Amino acid sequence: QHSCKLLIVGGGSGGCTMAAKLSKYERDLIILEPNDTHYYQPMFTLIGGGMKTISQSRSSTKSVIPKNVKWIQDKVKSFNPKVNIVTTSNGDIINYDYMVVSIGLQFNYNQIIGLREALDKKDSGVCTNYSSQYVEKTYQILQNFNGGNAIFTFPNTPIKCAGAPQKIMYITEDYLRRKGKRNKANIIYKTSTPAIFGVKKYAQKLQQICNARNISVGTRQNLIKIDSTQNKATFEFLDIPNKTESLEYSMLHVTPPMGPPDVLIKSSLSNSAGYLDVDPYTLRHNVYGNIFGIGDCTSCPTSKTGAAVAAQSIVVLKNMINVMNGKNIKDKYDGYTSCPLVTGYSKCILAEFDYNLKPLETFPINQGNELRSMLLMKKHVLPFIYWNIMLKGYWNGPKTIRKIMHFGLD
Ligand code: FAD
Ligand code: UQ1
Repeated sequence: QHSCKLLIVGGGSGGCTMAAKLSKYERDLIILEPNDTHYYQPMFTLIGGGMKTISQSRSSTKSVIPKNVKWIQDKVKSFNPKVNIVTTSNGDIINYDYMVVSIGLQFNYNQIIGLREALDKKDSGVCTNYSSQYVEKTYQILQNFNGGNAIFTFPNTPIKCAGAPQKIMYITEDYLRRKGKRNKANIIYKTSTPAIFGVKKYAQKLQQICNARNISVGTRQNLIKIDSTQNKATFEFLDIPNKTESLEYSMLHVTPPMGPPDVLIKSSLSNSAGYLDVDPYTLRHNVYGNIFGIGDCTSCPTSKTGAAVAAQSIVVLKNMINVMNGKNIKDKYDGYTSCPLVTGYSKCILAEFDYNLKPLETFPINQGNELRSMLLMKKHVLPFIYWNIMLKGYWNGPKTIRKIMHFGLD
């Protein structure tokens, strides 16, 4: 039995950022997080390409939770928002006055037949950058590739970092070209979405890159089955009933289907799709006014990224402080999100946009072009910002930089 003024459920990017920010105003805080290792997930793309190692992407959970915040290493088992209580897997009961929910997304591997076995099989050619458990396998497969189909998939669900399924494809293409093996490979992108990217400006550029680099793009096609004994992947055509296609693969990079965690779906905190039901601008729960949400588990119709978490964090902080002081809330999140679309070992398109899918670029150069500077930023600057500024509570996204760079003109 525990009691606190402020409970943070989930100690990933959103939870740890909010713990750092809120602990500067409030002493009576508990954070509930089951894992003892914290990963900087955006680095997984670079690990898959052999540009970073897994140990560079992680740190102990203890080291990313502020000293004056109490960490309970456990999972929420049920939410009881009517009585301001959560129960945990170990049977504890935690009572709170205010709560932040930041439990991210869960991977639903079982929605693709044979996926889990294929990933667990050592020499299967099937990998995913999405999990710390499998990300190192990607680079092994890349190094051992010796011709055939290299297939990259995007599932039929919302996912985090919607660019990541294709970033590893461009890295693979570049790798094979540098090793003189490009002509032995067919590089194929299979996506459930109707276009290669959701924002027109960047989609046009990415499609051009695929054409120029001989990458075949199939839209509205969804991976449903993997036969890892015969190295075959089966896709359904989402707009053509009953039509499927099976392809042989040498390399298959899968983005697993994702969804809100089961504990949220079955709670009274979720909307009909299972996500935490918050106001997309204020990030306050639509039914329970003492609950806020941040990050991937929320119903915000933004592209789910760490960059979005950064921009949301200042809004959640200010609005929560006002609620705790009995004042009206006024701060609003504009849907800002960002996706560094790594297009090879030396270049990156830095997509940044808002709820209207309108580009909202930080730097006064056209970020729709492939730029070396943006890859250097992704590799060296963003990890520094994450560990040393964001998780310490001082990063609210690049809005201030953008304003300075544009001389106050927006
Ligand atoms: P998470 O950081 O995933 O944290 C959720 C936490 O909740 C976890 O620690 C988990 O253990 C905990 N939890 C789960 N269930 C429970 C429970 N029942 N009780 C208590 N705790 C629970 N973002 C970018 O901005 N730029 C990028 O370039 C980028 N690239 C990416 C590439 C890959 C391959 C991946 C996987 C992600 C990438 N992202 C990127 C996305 C970014 O990592 C996420 O959007 C971000 O981590 C979301 O933060 P979150 O707090 O919502 O979720
Ligand atoms: C960002 O703020 C952020 O959080 C630290 C990321 O990673 C998790 C990002 O990938 C990006 C692109 C941003 C946006 C930052 C700048 C400087 C454009």
